[in-house]
Amino acid sequence: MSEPIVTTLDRDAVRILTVNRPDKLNALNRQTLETLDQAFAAAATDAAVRVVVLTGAGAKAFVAGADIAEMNRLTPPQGRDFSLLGQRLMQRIERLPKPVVAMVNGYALGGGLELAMACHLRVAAESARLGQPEINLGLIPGFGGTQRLLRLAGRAAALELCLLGSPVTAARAFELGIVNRVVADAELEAQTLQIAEQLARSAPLALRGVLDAVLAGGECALEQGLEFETAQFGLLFATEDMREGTGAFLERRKPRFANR
Ligand code: DAK
Repeated sequence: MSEPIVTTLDRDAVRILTVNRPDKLNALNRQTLETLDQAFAAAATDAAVRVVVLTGAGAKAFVAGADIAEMNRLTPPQGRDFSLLGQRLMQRIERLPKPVVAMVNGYALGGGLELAMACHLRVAAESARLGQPEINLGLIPGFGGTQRLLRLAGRAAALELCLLGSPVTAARAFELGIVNRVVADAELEAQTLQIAEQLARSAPLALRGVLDAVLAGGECALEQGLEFETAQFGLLFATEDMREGTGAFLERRKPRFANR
């Protein structure tokens, strides 16, 4: 039997999804996009999964972009479908009701960086290289790169990466605000899992509230964003987890959140 194109590994409440085309530097062809979309849909509805970690197989790449060989052969209707599929996947990840952490273990280029930027947090290995090289192919980013990079790191970073097309080091990506942490290559998995496990111990409904409020806030005026925050805040008073979190503080013990 052939290897799955996306592998799934559960470590307690942390689900690790790995794009598994290392011989093609985990480039995103249609099958990979579809399989990832299904994997994220499944993670969204599986109550046992509290956090998702996304990474690429092998030592070299997170994801080196959309599959150029496949793209080269697409007809316009197929190109449109490819685009829709990619956009749908990125939105599904961004709107997942639980945190998604990208573990960037090597090249994150083009669609690969766009995929990492759709995740909620990014931890990069020191040796990782990140970029939007589409300009070198006579293209522009097509899975939301211009828009997410702009929102994540501002206009200077978006223009630097998209206009020049040259990959940047993980350290530079950190300086630009594109990645949250840069860690030694040998530490990448342990440090990423440590963050994921911390998230897995947190109150899921409150995590979801943060994701919803921050994402919605990026798209609206401050006043509306504050209204949204207030509504989310109020809703959490209906949860057992809020009673548990505040109760545990008062009783000087660690909380145990039940996702209720
Ligand atoms: N696609 C397909 N195959 C790729 C690939 C890619 N993006 N990147 C690497 N590979 C394949 C190589 O062809 C090679 O395959 P074989 O020849 O062994 O069969 C294998 O992976 C190993 O790669 P290299 O031999 O090139 O490895 P090196 O260490 O020499 O170089 C590299 C590593 C990452 C510098 C180099 O592979 C590279 O420059 N790769 C391309 C990076 C790139 O340009 N990425 C951006 C792709 S464009 C759209 C929406 C979004 C997009 C497109 C359309 N729509 C709205 C329709 C997104 C576009 C992109 O992501």
